[in-house]
Amino acid sequence: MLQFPQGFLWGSATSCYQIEGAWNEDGKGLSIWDAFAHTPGRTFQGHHGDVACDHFHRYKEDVVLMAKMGLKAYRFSISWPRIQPDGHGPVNEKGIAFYSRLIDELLDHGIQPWITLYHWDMPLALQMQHDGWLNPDITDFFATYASVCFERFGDRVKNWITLNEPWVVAMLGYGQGVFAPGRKSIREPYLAAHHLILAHAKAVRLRLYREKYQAAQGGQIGITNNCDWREPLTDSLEDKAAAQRALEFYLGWFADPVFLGDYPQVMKDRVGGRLPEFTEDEKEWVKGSSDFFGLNHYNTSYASHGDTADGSEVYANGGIFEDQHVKLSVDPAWPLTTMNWAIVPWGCRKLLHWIRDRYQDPKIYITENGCSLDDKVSDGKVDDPVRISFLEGYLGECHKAIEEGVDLKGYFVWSFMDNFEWAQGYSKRFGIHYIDYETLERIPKSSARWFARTIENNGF
Ligand code: PNW
Repeated sequence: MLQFPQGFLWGSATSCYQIEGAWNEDGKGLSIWDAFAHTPGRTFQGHHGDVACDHFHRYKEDVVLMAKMGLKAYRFSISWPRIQPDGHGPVNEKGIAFYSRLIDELLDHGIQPWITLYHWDMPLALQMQHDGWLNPDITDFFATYASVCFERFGDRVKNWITLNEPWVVAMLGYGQGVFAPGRKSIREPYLAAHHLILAHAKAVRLRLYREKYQAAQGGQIGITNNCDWREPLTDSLEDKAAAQRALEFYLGWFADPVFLGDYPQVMKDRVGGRLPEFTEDEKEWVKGSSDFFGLNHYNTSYASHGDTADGSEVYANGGIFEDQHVKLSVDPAWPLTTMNWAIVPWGCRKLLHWIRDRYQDPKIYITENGCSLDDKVSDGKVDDPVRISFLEGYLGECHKAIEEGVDLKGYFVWSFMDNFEWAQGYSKRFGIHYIDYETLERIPKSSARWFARTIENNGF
């Protein structure tokens, strides 16, 4: 048995659109995901989060399950349009009341709430009227929404994450267009990313969390970025440089400004005029705007020097992949999850070291890690040796990293329950299923709910 340090935080995570349902109840406004999922062809068989796990109505029983599992911390996100239906202006008191009840329920069960303020569900009104993350004004709208949350929940909530995975928002939402708002561009990801970073920093800095609430409420605030590990395919200098470049384009893009004060030089050199610039003033307040390093980690690939002439699929999307000139590949021996993500535990440890070295030994929380598998429920139980070895592998590497001096403070497994997996919907093939194998009680129940809903909604 591995011993983790005293006080190491064990948690699980979800996000509002993926579990809440109640998409049009109690005064909630629409989000871009409500609209996107209802747009034909955008999600697997038209799946949507209208009901999802019905957490909005069933949060009490969900919290009981969390307590039974022994969770110490629960990371969830707040739906911006539930708090401000139009993304700005009047606050919806019923939305506040829902999260207030959830927070109280968690605290009553001894579970620390960790709140993410933005997990991809931009208020539709801000998208339609203001162009979402492409408009610099969004940074002030976001900071104002954040301040409403600090004000109303900060007496009880001590752990805040401004944004979940801005890389996904920029790349999948504005680059490849596979996630809401479904835009395809080689320029927009850089612009959206710029405003995401400024929005995060404004919520933390400008008159807001740090100045107004932190001292009185005694909390911490940070940003969560996602990153895969990139291992050089060979020992050649070229491949090593390609792997490093890939990591700087992935994680450095968002973490460098926040921890070091500006974009990576390699991005400036390669992206040129499409990469916005921070003013000196902005650099000042963006730098140091995260009290901890939030990391979501799922996948590993080999990286080698790319050659645009080789016609590899890496270049099929244009934009950022071409800007990097990195070719990705996997070892066919690596096991894959049903999302085709490679199970490579050592990649996690190497990434933790990379973060420690580049960002001067920050306090790190893994705010997501987990695997999607084709779980088979039999006799009310799931026999899932692959998930067990996944968790043993990744936690083992986390433990090693801690022994080697990485300041890893906590681990949140994704996900607390079966949920709506964005463009992949509730498909059996892709859905993320987290199984707590100590409290198997959860399994038949959530699976039954999930299957019932899938069948009911989709006729299969
Ligand atoms: C994360 N990628 O999404 C999200 O935070 C969760 O909401 C989601 O359910 C989970 O991981 C599993 O997908 C990601 O393309 C989506 O690299 C895509 C990528 C990474 C993370």
